[in-house]
Amino acid sequence: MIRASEPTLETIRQKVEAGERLSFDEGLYLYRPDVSLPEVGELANLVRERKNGNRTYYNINTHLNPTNVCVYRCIFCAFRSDLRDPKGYLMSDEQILARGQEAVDCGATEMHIVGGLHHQMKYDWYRNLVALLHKAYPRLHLKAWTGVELDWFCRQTGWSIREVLEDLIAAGLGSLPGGGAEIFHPEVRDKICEHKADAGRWIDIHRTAHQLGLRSNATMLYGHIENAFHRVDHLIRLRELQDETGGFQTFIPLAFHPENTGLAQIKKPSGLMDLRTMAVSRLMLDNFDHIKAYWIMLGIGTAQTALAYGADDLDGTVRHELIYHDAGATTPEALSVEDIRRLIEEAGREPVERDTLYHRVVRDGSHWETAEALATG
Ligand code: V47
Repeated sequence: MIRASEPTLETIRQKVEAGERLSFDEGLYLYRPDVSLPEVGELANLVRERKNGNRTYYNINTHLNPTNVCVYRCIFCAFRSDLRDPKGYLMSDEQILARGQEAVDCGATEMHIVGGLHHQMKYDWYRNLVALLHKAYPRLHLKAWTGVELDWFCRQTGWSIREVLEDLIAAGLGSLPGGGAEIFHPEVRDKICEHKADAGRWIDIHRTAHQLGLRSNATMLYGHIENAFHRVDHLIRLRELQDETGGFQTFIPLAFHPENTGLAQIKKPSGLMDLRTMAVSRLMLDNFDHIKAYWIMLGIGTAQTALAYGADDLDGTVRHELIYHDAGATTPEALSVEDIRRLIEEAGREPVERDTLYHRVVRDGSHWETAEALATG
């Protein structure tokens, strides 16, 4: 017998249609394998189209992972290296600048910068890297350093979050990527990355960034040792911060890739789990404008399908990605603009090039402007 308070797809549908917020229990219900995935997807699609119409965003971007040497040993990470491991590397200023030049030559609007926490490199190295790139390529938006890296900079310098962020903004930081969130709940976080910034700290860092006028993204790493309770808890913590600040732009659910990690015995999440997580994220995060299907980790077919399960963004052309490819991702290293637009059109959506802050981009080859800038002359 169904108790009066127990969620059903029908009661959830009524709430979604009325634009009402879903509860923790409703989030858990949507994750039940016996709850029809196509119907959950249809509800997520309703929200997606209400917020973004038929548009699907992409950008022309590149990744920079300036070192893989890291003091932390997160068990889900295949990218990190010890200092003396032959795999360990640290990029020189010349190599970093060459990447900036390559990005600008390709017409990229954004460079996504994250890496390891190298025990021999001080905060100044991380800061100078931003300053170097910003000075040489001022139009390239630098989306750099996760909450975990920023926490490390605070520990190194003894500065507050605000002081570190203000210093990085002065150097040319444009926004924060969503990494390092993993799973917030301590039952899981303490097992997969016990030493690094905890949930409260990650949230505080993003709150401070938003207060300083920086926009940021948020992620969730799923498909390892967590369960639906931990995932819904994660989404609700993000929703609460977004209610407070409105500073998040995009949420990116990240499917765990087990190869070469300390959790290699775990099977990677199925396509159905990927689609359900996309849809539940869209439904629970009612105050986020965008949900990203990161094609690099989902694979191209699932990312295209996700455009009918709540996602409205495919990320970008993505050059030089290492974190997923080290963990066994078999997707290409980059997509051309033609490829990405074709994938979106095949899914029946309208491709829209955006910059990092979701301004529409108008371009002629590698030369670009935002539509806003063109309209105001
Ligand atoms: O925090 C690491 C994840 C994140 C693995 O902001 C793994 O636009 C799966 O945050 N399997 C970094 N995931 C990447 C990231 C990101 C990606 C795309 C766009 C944006 C954005 C941010 O990658 C880490 C961790 O959660 N990760 N190892 C792995 N084996």
